[in-house]
Amino acid sequence: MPTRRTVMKAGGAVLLPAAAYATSALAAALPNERGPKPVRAEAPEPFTVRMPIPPTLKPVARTSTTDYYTMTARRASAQILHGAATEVYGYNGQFPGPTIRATAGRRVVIAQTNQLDMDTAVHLHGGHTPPASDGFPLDVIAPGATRIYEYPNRQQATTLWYHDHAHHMESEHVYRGLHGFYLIEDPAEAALGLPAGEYDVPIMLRDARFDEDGSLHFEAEDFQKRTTILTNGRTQPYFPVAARRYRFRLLNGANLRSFVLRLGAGEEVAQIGTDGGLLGAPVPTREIKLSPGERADVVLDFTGRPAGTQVILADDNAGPVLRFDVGGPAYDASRVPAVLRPLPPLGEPDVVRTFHLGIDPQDFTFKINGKAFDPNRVDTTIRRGDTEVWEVTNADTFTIPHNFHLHLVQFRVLSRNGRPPAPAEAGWKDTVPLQPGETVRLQATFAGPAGRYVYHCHLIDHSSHAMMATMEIVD
Ligand SMILES: [Cu+2]
Repeated sequence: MPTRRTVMKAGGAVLLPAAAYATSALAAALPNERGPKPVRAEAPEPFTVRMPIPPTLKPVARTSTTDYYTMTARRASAQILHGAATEVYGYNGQFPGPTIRATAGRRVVIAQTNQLDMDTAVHLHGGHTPPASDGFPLDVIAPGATRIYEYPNRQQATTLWYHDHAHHMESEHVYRGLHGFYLIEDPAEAALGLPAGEYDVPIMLRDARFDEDGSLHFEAEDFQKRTTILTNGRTQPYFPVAARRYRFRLLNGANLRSFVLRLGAGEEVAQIGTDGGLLGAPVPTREIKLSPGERADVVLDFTGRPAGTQVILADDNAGPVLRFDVGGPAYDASRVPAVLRPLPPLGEPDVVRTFHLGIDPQDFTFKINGKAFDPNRVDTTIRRGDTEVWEVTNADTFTIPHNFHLHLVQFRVLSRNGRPPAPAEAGWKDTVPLQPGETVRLQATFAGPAGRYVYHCHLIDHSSHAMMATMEIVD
């Protein structure tokens, strides 16, 4: 690590030098054989590539209680741009990784093999996961090794995702492709009659920066140059839809970028779920905001649209990210009930704590409560079963956004800047955005297993460095 760090302000973004992150292991891992002078790689013309849907992974074995999977993190070649292939890191070589479809109450066991030449660790984001399987940053899979991850799935149906969490490495690893969907289904949700099967589509949005030869360019804090948006791994794809209802599970898989998504000419969509599962009732909205790591589950209704209609999903800053091309009508027995899954009443908290996220003016690193992440220090000790209120503030009042992700539990937002949360933020959450100066009060009950976990900013170029802390749940 360098002894001196500089911070440059560029158009509001804070840039830390990549050297701060370039451990020798990472430097050795970067591709250095580029061969003859490459053809210039360019994004395809907009809406000429079909949006792929990450394939659902098949279990290698099933018992009455458990689905068993194997997965391997390795280098792979992805055809993202025209003119050149892009080297990525992919679970099973796929970009994004394969989708796991789990059932609430049925255990999933994944044997994760690391075929990269650096440590990895797998975190199931939003999962109520035993500590040994949570991807604690020091619980790594050494190169060539395999680690068994066990997920009890004792939580309601929802959209989770899995991604790398290795100490100091996760921002580059996730950026290079170690991310995928993990969906939990349950009978109560299935009984609602929401669009299902081929009409239930996960969509991962993220950004990237490409070099002229098509390679992914990683520099920490490189927000402004990651200008290419990837939608399920492709640039501005189209997606053919029938004139009926669809459920789309939107995930922001970017390291730093937030999305503000709008459909067509500002049309209303029904948000039905958020990080931890279904909302109490559908929330009609014209914009979907997602900070890194957040999910939004929406139903879009193309019923009655003439064949040939094109509907664009666009981000306020990046522009169009996806085009829906409406074909013919299709039989549609799906519905969006007025009541989805009522939220339980909030209990009384046992403990109230405060957390400040901000840059340290002494050394220009992002910290929580003035401390840089130390995996060997316990920052917060929590009695198992307690209900706690955490008041979390983004103390960087000028330009730097953060967000806040708590492992192990789903929480509820009690207030944002002293006011009640917006309807879509009132559901179960594991990640909340924090604009400069904002304070969010959230409440969680730590009913899960005892053990050691982390909480952190999910702008993972921040957390990868220091904006992370540990909590230990004790009996
Ligand atoms: Cu941050």
